[in-house]
Amino acid sequence: MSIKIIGKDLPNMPWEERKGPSDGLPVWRYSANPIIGWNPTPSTARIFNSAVLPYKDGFVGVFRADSKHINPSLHVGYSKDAIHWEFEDTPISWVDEDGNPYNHEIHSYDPRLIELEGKYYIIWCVDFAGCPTIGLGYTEDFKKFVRLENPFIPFNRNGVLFPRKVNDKYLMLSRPSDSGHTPFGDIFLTESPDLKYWGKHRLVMKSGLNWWQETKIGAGPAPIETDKGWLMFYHGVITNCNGYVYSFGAALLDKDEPSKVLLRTEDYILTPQENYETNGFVPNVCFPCATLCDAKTGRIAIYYGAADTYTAIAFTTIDELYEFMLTHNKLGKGDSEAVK
Ligand code: BMA
Repeated sequence: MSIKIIGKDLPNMPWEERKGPSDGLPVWRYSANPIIGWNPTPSTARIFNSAVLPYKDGFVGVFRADSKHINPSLHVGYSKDAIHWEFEDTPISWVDEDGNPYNHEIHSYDPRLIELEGKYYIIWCVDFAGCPTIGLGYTEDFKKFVRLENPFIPFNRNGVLFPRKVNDKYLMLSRPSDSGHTPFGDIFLTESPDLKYWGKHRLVMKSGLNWWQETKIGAGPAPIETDKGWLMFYHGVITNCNGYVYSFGAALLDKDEPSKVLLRTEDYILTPQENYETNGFVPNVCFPCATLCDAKTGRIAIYYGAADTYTAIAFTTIDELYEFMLTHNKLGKGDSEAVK
């Protein structure tokens, strides 16, 4: 029953053991949550749904910041301990592949940050002809940011790149959407030989398995490679009388054919419960966009946006999570097949 993270050791990642009795779920919250509160920089009101990575002798992040006129944009931040962050007040400026300025978009949100073949790729939701789709770009130094072609036409959100090629192809998870608050959504996988041309689409998982993930689901952080397959955290949404509630769960995807689901948590592993999750700009949202992991100990820190207002951390270990996934596994129709 043992499972191993395939990746680097990260002994300086944030970590805290579970305090108090278990609530029956494999994930526990950092006791000093939230780590980022209101008005984090002069021009921004809220930082949430953001992505972090180890960088040099500390950490770097690409953060979704909503300005004081409520416009979402991407900002760089640095930290020594991945808990206390310093942010740039000015949003990222992009150039195209020829070096010309490329800042067409009005809205930029929900970034994922992935180290792939020595570059740092950013995948986020962006305007394309005024409609939401997935944006893709990279940086090598967090100073110059290069925009690549948009992988998909609208409408799409929650694009997540795998951290390495699988069968010599780049892989991207995404969730086709509408132009607004999208009352539906399933997770798909698409491949590319060159990060420019995307195709060979496969369904990964559908919403509707049970109520916490009834309305829509979307991939969260970059999948984590293990010797048993790819660990994917994902958000699931229920619509109740007061609106949407965003929880998150976990799935294990086949190592060589990641559109096949091996395990999927029947229960959520984290749901809005604490004050900073249930109260804020959009109450009842827990939205994971990044993890930090230590391969040696199996520790995982999950970075999630809380109530579209705060950034928070939850912890688990690969062993505890895997055991929960084995004992609380429920697959949906078609999950374990390659559905075209
Ligand atoms: C989604 C995205 C997320 C947000 C969520 C809840 O559509 O816009 O950025 O956290 O709604 O408001």
